[in-house]
Amino acid sequence: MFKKILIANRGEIALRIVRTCKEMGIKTVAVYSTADRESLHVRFADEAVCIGPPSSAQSYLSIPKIMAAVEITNADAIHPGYGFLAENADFAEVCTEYGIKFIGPTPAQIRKMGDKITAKETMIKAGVPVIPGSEGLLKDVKSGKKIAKQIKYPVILKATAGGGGKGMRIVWEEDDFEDQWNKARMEAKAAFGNDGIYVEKFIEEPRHIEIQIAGDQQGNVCHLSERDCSIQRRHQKLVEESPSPFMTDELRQQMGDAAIKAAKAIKYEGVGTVEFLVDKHRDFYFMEMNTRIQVEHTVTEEVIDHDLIKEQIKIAAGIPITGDNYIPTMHAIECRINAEDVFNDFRPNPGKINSFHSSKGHGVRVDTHVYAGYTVPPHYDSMIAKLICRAQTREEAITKMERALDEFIIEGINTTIPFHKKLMKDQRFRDGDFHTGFLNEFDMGEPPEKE
Ligand code: MV4
Repeated sequence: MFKKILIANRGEIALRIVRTCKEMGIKTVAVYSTADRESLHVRFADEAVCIGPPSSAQSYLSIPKIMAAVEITNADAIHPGYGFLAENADFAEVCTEYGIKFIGPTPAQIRKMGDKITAKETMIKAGVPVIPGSEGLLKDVKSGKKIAKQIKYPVILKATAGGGGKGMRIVWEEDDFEDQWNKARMEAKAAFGNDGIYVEKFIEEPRHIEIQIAGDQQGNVCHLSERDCSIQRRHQKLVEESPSPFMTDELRQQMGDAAIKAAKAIKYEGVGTVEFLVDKHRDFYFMEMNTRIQVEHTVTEEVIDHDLIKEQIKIAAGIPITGDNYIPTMHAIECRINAEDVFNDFRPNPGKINSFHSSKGHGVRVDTHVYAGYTVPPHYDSMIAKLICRAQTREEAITKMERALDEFIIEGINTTIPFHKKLMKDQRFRDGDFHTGFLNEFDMGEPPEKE
């Protein structure tokens, strides 16, 4: 087992990793930018190294700074968390060259899923259902239009280097194809330095349901059930839950099998997530694979009662997984608490937290690196806490969440708490009747009167 793990991340996930390491008897090294000196991940790690100024490029994204911190602290493994360098194959490769274990998949596995066309071709070969569309890159407008006509409008243009919704364009009719094609190429070139585009049938009003999987170095793969992540706004997830209210035992069996096939096709090692779009007929299609731990892993931890960070570390150390699939026995919902003004287009709202009282009680979990007196820096993601409620049924989990949201007090900055309170009361949400477009029609209304 590893003796000392350097955590190449910040915030709640860095603290989350520190906690599991402590429980496993592994020493921890935190790295931090000058904007994060007062964060709890720095306080609770055994050692902490300042790696630069606030800008991510000069701190959490700087491979030389992180490797220097590894060198001076003698860590033998790196946990990348999510975001930053978590899906950077070059970083994973540098770790290997230094003789440091990267806690995650191999550089080759990361690359296979990072390029979306390569990922899709790999899935087709593995027999995993994919969205009908072009086989590989589009050569020109003419061949693109030909395929669009075959699969019928509406279609969607996607960048092979994209993911997470960046560089996508919907085309409703042939007359718009050329215009959208030009825009998609220009956007992709600017955003990723790669203007490779492919086309797919546009699935209307889909649900986003993802399957958590774990694979070990011995070639075993199991699935850990699903999460429904359809409640998102501009590709930012706000609420996740497990099980999905749309799931059936049969569908879970099929999607679980498909996710395992996907992971086995690339001999995946580590925990990962296979994302699917699910249409109203419960037909499902592979969308992307995330080769990292995700923000919402906590939802799965609650319903299957397992520590996924511990699983990651054990897999990286060469310990085999049990190989059993897990199905939820409880229901869990997660609300992301972001420092944002929900009455002002969810604008980021960093600043000083004057008072902070976390929800508590049976079935309530809060993962956060913040506290009263802490200042949320403006340089990073606005998520400051995750509130997870677990109960026997979905109805009870929602009721518990309403109670927990009422107890959560954060003063000094605006947060997404008012949004979540409103969502929990929404009849369509309560009925489980939603898809990825749900929040486009959701009206926050006016802010409550200040007393
Ligand atoms: C789609 C789609 C409909 N049809 N592909 C968005 C993120 C990226 N991973 C792919 N995405 C989508 N791809 C086809 N062929 C709709 C989306 C999509 C979406 C997917 C998941 C969660 C939220 C979404 C919001 C808008 C669009």
